Amino acid sequence: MAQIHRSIIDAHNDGLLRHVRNDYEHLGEQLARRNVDIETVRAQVAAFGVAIPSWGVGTGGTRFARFPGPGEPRNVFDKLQDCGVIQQLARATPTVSLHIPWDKCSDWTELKQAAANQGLAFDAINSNTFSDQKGQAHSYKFGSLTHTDAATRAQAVAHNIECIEIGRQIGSKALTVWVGDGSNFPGQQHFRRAFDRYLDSTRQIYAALPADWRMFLEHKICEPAFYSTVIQDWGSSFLAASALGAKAQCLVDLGHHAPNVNIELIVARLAAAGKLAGFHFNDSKYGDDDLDAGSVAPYRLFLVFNELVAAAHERVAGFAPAYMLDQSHNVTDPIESLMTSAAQVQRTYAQALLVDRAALDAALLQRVRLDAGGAIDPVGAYRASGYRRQAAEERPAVVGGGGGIV
Ligand SMILES: [Mn+2]
Repeated sequence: MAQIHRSIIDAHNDGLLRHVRNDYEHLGEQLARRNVDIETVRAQVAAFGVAIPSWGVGTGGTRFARFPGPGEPRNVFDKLQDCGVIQQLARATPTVSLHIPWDKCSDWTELKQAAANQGLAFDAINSNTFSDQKGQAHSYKFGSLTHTDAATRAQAVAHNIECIEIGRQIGSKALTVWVGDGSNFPGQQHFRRAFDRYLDSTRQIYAALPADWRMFLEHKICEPAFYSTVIQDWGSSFLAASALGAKAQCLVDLGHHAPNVNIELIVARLAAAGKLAGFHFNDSKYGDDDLDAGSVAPYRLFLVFNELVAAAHERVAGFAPAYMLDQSHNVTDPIESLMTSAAQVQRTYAQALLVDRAALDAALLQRVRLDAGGAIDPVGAYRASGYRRQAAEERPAVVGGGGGIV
């Protein structure tokens, strides 16, 4: 099956071209009045990309049921084909993130070539130790990297190292580790020892990372474990990433927090610490709903992007986040959801770029001073006050000599 023929895209565009050009010109004029150069914003947005998760092109489901749609991808090559169409039409998703063993194939060179033929490359590779695979010796029912049984932990470590090896062959530069490890009842797990075992296991994986790779630690407050998880929040993630070393960073999935958590604040903290690995974009109303990005709480997405753009603008050291969509498309055509979600992420990025940061800084400080009873323009008010002249009249002139410290 080929990609969508160029003539179909051209015919579609022909009918809309005139309006798009007029609207763009008008927007350019509007932005110019605010001293924003539309071409600069356009170039920044054009350079922005968000990875597609390979599992996102198949129909998702809940623990109750899954209702597959027509033309479901049968294997990783079909998935790449769908990702190729998404990139061909929406031009915001130049990379794909694989999940092992779901995407295992017999010839990684062939897969890399197939991706290149679709105009795609590979982003971070994801390991899976939250479900058992056919024929594996030890079950992950009660944990993987933090299991109390050393052989089970060793198996989970070996799987992650295998993922790194696969990633090397397809051009990935990062390993994303999320474990479902945790407990369902109080007393089931020794919190401190489980975390120690996590560190012990991830140290072995970290040691296998190539020099130019990063390791993304993804936290999640609950599910599948519903009482406690080993890496439940950014605090535990940060502790682990700090213990492992510079190549380990914390990955923020927008749906992996308690309700009402201020995610943009977490973004700011991790960015400041040089530990922000990147994002899994999705949206939610209640929990880890994995709905289409920006469909429920677009303002929250904007506030996250506002922090990201601010960190890039201020050239925060070590700031190089990786972006990926991580959603479950249960009732829509996944290709449509992924295209609109990528566009929503892109749109939100553009909105954050339009914030006049210099004016914001100035306005913010002015307001803080005003609220505290100070002057809006302290230097102007000071000069107008004649304070220095009055002081000079009242205080005798100092005659030279001595140090400056009084
Ligand atoms: Mn995720």
